[in-house]
Amino acid sequence: MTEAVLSIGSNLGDRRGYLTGAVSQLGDAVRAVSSIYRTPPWGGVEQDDFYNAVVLVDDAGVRDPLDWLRRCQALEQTAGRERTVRWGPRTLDADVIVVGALISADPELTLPHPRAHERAFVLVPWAELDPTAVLPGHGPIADLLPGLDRTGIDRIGRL
Ligand code: A4P
Ligand code: MG
Repeated sequence: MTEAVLSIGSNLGDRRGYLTGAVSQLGDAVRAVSSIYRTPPWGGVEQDDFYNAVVLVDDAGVRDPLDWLRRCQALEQTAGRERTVRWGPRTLDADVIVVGALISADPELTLPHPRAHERAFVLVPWAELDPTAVLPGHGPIADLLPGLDRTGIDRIGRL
């Protein structure tokens, strides 16, 4: 429960700056950060490309998986995110992809993230950090990736 995988994405304003800010706000919990990838918007809303990255975190102070959701929400608040269009443009989207091997259908914190298995913008950076990772309930990410559309996903450098 202390270990988690977080996905961060930005497609408004200083995209790289918002990702860097999120990682520094996570502080000592950060174990590894993927490269930044430029990714086409997922979800059918016409908007700019995202910058996406995945962060592996671990914090012995986490007592409840919801703590990771609250931390993600705090990152979004720091970035000044306003909720308008679902799947629309945002300064920062921070999602909890997995917390350990937990599986949960709780709508407040669904684990794994309910759309992670179909999102190359999550699995490509995660595979860079941990090629043997497994998405609970879906299997190894190395087996999921070949079935996903990776068109337009470009590694553009480090944070
Ligand atoms: N929630 C439940 N489970 C989780 C979880 N595992 N992680 C709940 C985070 N939140 C979770 O999220 C809506 C509700 O989901 C929250 O109340 C939370 O308790 P939100 O952040 O308020 O709204 P949202 O982000 O606008 O909607 P949603 O459905 O979470 O969107 P996604 O799935 O986060 O997608 N395209 C590219 N290329 N890159 C991106 O990063 N991101 C999105 C956002 C769309 N398209 C993208 C990208
Ligand atoms: Mg979200």
